Amino acid sequence: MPRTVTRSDQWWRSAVIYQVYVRSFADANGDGVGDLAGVRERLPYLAELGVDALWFSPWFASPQADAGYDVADYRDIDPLFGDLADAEAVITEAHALGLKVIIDIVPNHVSDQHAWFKAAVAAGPGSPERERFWFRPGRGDLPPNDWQSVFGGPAWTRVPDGEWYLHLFAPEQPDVNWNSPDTAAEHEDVLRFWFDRGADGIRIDSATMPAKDPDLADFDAANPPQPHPFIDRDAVHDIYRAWRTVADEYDPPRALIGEIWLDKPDRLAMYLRPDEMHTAFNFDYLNCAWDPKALRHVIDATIKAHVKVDAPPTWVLSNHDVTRHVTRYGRADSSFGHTTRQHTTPVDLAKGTRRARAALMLNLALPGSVYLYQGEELGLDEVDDLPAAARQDPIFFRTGGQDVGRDGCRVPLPWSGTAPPFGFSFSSAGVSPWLPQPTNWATRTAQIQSGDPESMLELYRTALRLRREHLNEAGADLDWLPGSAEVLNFTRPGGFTFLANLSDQAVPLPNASSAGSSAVEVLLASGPLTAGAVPPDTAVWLRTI
Ligand code: TEU
Repeated sequence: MPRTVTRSDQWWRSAVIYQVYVRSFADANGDGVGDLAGVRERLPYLAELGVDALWFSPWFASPQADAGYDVADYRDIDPLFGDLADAEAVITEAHALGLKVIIDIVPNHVSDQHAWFKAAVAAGPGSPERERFWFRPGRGDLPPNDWQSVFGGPAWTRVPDGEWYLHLFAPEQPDVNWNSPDTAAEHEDVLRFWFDRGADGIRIDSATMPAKDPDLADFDAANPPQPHPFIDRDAVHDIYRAWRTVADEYDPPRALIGEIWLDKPDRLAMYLRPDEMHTAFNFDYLNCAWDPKALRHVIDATIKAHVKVDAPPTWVLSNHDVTRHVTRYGRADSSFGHTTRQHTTPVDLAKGTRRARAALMLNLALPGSVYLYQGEELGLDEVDDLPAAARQDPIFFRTGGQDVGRDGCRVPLPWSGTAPPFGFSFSSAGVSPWLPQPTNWATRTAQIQSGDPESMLELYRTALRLRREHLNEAGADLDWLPGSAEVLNFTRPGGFTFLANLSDQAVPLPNASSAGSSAVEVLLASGPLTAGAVPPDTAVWLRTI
């Protein structure tokens, strides 16, 4: 009989999860691309940072047409990163340091070099092999319908025998047909492969997209069909219910985390029903401007939608797909435009950094779990000025450079030293990282920040330690305090108070009498406080006694 699930099995309810983007994390073998040996070397840094879990972007065998999100073999590691033994060692060593491990599973598509797709192309029209994908005849010389790829251009590519196949991303990423029973069986087996090797959970890539309108009706952007032909269709939930059954076969149960880009909190919550995923990224929060009313609205809407399904709210500001938030928050329009990356408007990095410090303290004070993207703890900014010749993201190429793409947030980390590769590549002689690092990152290395109490890195370390000590209450309780609409001010259980000043005037620091308690202690401030006041773009954590 299965044992009862305990609160500690539900680590994902309050975990701080750090995204390791392997190709840009640490390069042990000196080829300019990060690898698993590099990760192993730097695991103690992650444990010392104070996070609870690591999410690894895809490390599977892949031609790397989309940085590993084009998977050729889910049961093997790409030689660029190492081998299966390295992945097993990462899992074991992370566990020994108290870190959970989440791997990245891509259900929507595979690589065009995956054995299934190669077999489908070879087998020809009408074959069962083609049933695992979306092959169709064209309309004359035109694709079967008007769907556009998320990366730009048509979502269809023609094979030599004249049929077309669907790819909602790059042509090297053919979409899998989830109506084929082979698909579900294969993926469930892949899940077991990694759960058996100790993976504590999975991040599910592009999780709203695997179910398609079987009629493949035109999208007709002027008059879009309802429901959407490939986003958030009801049938997609069947996939995750089956995956939840697999996850629950394990002790402790494995966690399912959805990459769900939906601006409808109630639709998102449907993925978090008790028999589906455990948790999902909060992209409404990521998209939100540094604006007190908008933030408060998103926070409340998030909590409300999640409480209904007893799922933890989550908070995220950066990942490998979006403009780094130090840069976003330094722009006049600090929201993230999901489909157009405008990299030309002026950036005030000092302001962006001040806001990012306050935002970290907000994320960590909110109920639920938090995702961090590698490098945000170093205060890294978006590298906006990468030369076109260095860019690698298919978005850049498929939009003819209209959208510069995501390379600017993927630049390899600066660890130490005064010049590129900044310790990213362990043997630096003659090594060029796969994307060039800005020379001014000499001031942002982990080495130079370590021990500097004013650094971003030490803010992350201290805040993560204090969160464990003072914010370990489970549940979604958060009480807003009355006051200025430009100040985010709430309490959490256990005498914890958060205040962030998003106005352009200093506001008074709460004291014992305003807080109705006998004493107020400042646990942490995101920047210097001035004479009993909290300056603009500054956050404080307080404990009332
Ligand atoms: O992203 C899904 C997705 O929809 C985003 O790609 C987003 O639309 C895009 O980055 C534009 O901002 C996931 C992965 O996170 C991304 O890296 C992959 O490229 C994509 O899936 C395809 O696997």
